[in-house]
Amino acid sequence: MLRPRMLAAAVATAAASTVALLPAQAQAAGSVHLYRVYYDSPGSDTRSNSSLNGEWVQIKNSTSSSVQLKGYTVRDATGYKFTFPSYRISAGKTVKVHTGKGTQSAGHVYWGRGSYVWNNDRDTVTLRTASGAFRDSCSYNSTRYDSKMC
Ligand SMILES: [Ca+2]
Ligand SMILES: [Ca+2]
Repeated sequence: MLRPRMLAAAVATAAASTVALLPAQAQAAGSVHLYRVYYDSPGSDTRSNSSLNGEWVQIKNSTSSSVQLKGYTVRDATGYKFTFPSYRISAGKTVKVHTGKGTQSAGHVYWGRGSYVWNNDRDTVTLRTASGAFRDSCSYNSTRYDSKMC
């Protein structure tokens, strides 16, 4: 039989190893998160639809299961909001939310705007689930680059 002090030490060791496991488990589970924002569309910002679509936010599903994104939202710092249509993102895949108009396809959905949403100097992207739960945010504040890895 363990003496009380040894028992306490054994319990403390067991507790410590449980705590140590949690972050690793959370990492292995992955998440749906922001991956990259391309905020300064290539070339002059002419507001053409192709230029608007050169501006996008990329979202990655790093979980081991596919996720239905319907109702997920992407917002900028001003509060402009994109709400995902029905779109199932496979495990390990990415999807780009283009600013302009277009037809949804694998890896691409379209906000449908007629003007830019991601400021060229600074902005914040926020990703939330359909129920409004915070998932991720990504900020940038430099005109030296055209995009930011989140
Ligand atoms: Ca540009
Ligand atoms: Ca903005």
